[in-house]
Amino acid sequence: MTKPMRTLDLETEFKRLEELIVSSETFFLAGHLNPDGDTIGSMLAIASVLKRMGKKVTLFSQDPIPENLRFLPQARSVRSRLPKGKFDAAILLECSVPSRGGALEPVLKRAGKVVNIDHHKTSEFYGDINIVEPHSSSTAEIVYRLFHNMTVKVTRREATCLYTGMVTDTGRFHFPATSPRTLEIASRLLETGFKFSRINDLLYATKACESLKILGRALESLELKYGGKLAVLTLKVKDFKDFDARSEHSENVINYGMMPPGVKAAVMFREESERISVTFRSRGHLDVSLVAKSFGGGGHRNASGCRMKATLDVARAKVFAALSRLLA
Ligand SMILES: [Mn+2]
Repeated sequence: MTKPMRTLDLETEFKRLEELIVSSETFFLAGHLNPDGDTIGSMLAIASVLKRMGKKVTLFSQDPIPENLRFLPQARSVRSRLPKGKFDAAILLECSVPSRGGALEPVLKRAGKVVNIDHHKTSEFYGDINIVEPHSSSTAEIVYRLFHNMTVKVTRREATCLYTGMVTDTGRFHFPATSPRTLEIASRLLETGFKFSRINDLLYATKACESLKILGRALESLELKYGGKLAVLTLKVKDFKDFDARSEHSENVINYGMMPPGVKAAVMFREESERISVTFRSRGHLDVSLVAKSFGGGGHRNASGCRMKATLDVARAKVFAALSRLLA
C-alpha cells in the first residue's frame, strides 16, 4: 500500500520542480565532493536545458572534475569557487545531506528554494522539493524523466552527459540497479546520434598512467579476511606520492576487490593527509551502506563510503569490527 503513495508523492514533486523551473530566472547547481560521472553529467544536462530555456545558471563543484570527465560538453563551465549573489533556486545533485556538496550553506541560505535530486536511499529530505528515487540506476535517469515530463527534446550534447551519468553509475549497465527502464532511456539517448562508441572509449579504454600504477599498488595490497568473504585494499599516502597520483586516480579500484571468487564485500582504505577515506562494495542483500552510515557516510546498499578522522590502523580496526558483524 505504501508504494503507490510514494509514486504519487514523487510525481507531485516532479510537478513542483517543473513549476519552479518555469517561474525562476537564476539557478545554482551543485554536486557532491569527489564528483563522478553521474553528478557532473546530470548537472551539465540540466544546465544545458535551463540555458536553452533562457535561464541564468551557475554550476559549482567544490572538488575538481576528474580528468576522464573533462570531455563532457561545457565541463569547463563548472566553477570551484562559491558564487556570490542570490539565486531563485539551488539544485543539489546526489547530496544525501547538503554538506555532501561541501561548504554550500552560504549559497543555500540565500536561495529562494532548495531542490534535492538524488537516487541514494540515505538521502535526507532537506530540500523544499525532494526528488529522491532510490530505484533509479542513476541521477541521470531521474533527470531524463524530468525532461521527459517537461516534453524537453534532449540534444546530442545533453544525451552525452546523461548517458555518461547512467553508464558510469551502473558500471556499464552491470549493477543490479540497471532496470529495463535504464536501458530504454539509454536507447532513447542513443537515438539522438551522440558518439556512443567514442564516449565509451574515453570512459573505459583510456586510463592515466598514474591510475594504472595506483591500481597495481592497490592490487598488491589485496588481503582476504573472514574466510575469504571480505577483500581489503589499502592505499597509503606514500603510494600516491610515489606516482605523483591524486585520489581521483584510485577511482573504481575498489571494484577489483569484488573479483576473487567467494568475496561478498570489499573495502578500500585510502589514506589522505588528515583522514581515511573508506569505500565499500558488496553484492546482493548485504547492505554496506549501514556500515558507511554508522561512520557518518552514506551511499547505496552495494556501494557506499565514508571518511574517518583516524589513523589507518584505528580506521581499519573499527571498520573490520562493523563488517565482521555484517558478514556474520
Ligand atoms: Mn549517482
